[in-house]
Amino acid sequence: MNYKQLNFQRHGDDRGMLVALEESKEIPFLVKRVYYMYDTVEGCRRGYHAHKKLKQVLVCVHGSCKIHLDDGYSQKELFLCKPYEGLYISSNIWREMYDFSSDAVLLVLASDVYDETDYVRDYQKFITTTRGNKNNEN
Ligand code: T46
Repeated sequence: MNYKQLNFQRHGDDRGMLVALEESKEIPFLVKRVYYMYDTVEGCRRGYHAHKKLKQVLVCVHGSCKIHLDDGYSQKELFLCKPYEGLYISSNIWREMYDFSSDAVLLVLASDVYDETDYVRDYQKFITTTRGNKNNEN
């Protein structure tokens, strides 16, 4: 599955910690958009979609949350709880975010601007398209 757990360099001194993220360095694409979610309602599960082209890096800069990934063949659950760890998610991966702690702030760096036409929100359609594409490659 085309995802990667990233460990960012921490610049710490007696004042505290700092993490710097630069496009094409720590972030493996050019960053066109940044957004974040916070005050997520307890028990809420978000996402439920894949992206046709968009690549993203998720960083839980405060608190914690879990991420469910699915590439149409296998599934993975990841726990984000450190402000110096990122999760790179390539295109064509179904994602759901859940188990947000009440103080969670999930920061997302994205390779493109917001575009609703890039979303695949129907799971069956996602599975059919993903498996179809794979079969066509063989
Ligand atoms: C993703 C996961 C990790 C905007 O107007 N601009 C934006 O850039 C975004 C991301 C959202 N919105 C609006 C669209 C909706 O009315 O904000 C509302 C909530 O967005 P959405 O329901 O898509 O949020 P999530 O948490 O389901 O998904 C988001 C991203 O949309 C998605 O790309 O991969 O976070």
